[in-house]
Amino acid sequence: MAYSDLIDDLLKRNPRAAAKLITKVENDFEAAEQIINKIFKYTGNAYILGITGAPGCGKSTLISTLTKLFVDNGKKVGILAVDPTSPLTGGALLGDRIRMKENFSFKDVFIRSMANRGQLGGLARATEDAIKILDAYGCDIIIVETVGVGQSEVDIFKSAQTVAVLLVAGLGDDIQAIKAGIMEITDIFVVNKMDIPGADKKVAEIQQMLELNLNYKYESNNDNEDFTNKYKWAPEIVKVNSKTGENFDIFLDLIHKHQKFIQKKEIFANYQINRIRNETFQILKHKITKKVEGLLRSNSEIDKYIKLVMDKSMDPYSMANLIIKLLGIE
Ligand SMILES: Nc1nc2c(ncn2[C@@H]2O[C@H](COP(=O)(O)OP(=O)(O)O)[C@@H](O)[C@H]2O)c(=O)[nH]1
Ligand SMILES: [Mg+2]
Repeated sequence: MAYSDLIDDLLKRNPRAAAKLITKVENDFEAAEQIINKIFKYTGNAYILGITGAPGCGKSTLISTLTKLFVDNGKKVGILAVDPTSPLTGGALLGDRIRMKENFSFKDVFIRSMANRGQLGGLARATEDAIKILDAYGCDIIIVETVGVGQSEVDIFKSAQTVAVLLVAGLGDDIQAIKAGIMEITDIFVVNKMDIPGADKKVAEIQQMLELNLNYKYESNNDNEDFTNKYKWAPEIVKVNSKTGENFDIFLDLIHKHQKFIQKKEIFANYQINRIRNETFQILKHKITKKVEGLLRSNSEIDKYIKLVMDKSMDPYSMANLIIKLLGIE
């Protein structure tokens, strides 16, 4: 059966199999469909942590320090870098890789960048599949690093159980630079580089922003008022030095606190529902787009509509409505 050898190896915790399967789901939508179909039942054990922030704010350094703490606690960690500023050939990621390689063994830490190439069916879909592969591979914790500026990154973070945003004093507009959708789903604000002046001012700025904008995670995406009042997470703020590890004990406590919060039955169900809705949406976007493209390219009915639009007997919106009828998804 296709991919069954690779999947067997994946379940035996072979990192090469994990790497190969991630490449497959990135580049081949049909392969992704078959692979996820086989491994889905082995997923659901990993804790998924999203880390975002502007380039240079210290995400990779923070992840490296955090990973060391997790590994010291006997955890197996997977890291997915979804960062267009770090292409495979670029200096930044290469630097990350060398740092990571020096610090960790392949047995404990799997690091991978989601490349810009490929990603048939979207970055969010490919990343969600890569998360599942690392979950089945046996990672206890999967850390996803992004720069937080695109819609696909907001979508990616719908898979994360805990989302941390990094900000740095002196970077000025970094709060604005990160997409608003991500700020709304942020659980922990981390002011990194606490060793440089202005860190406390940054903490105060975030506090102020939170007081002005009480659009918290479980309020914004739930219509059930009882639910949201009962289970509200007020975002936490911590300042750290990722180079020295200062305050990482506090940061880890906050991560564990949020982990406990989200694992409450009702909240976890809510997280799962949102995640399933989002991932299915990513898959459907690709499938329906492909169908529509095929239809528009060659279909006698469509050719008739095109002539009608050319004659001005029909407008493009009416044509689109007829196509939706043709697809049977009205
Ligand atoms: N002073 C100081 N520098 C830091 C700290 N964290 C990271 N850096 C430095 O900031 C630069 C960018 O870090 P990097 O992790 O590559 O940022 P990324 O682009 O967000 O992944 C590097 O030179 C790091 O050494 C910190 O807590 N304090
Ligand atoms: Mg980085």
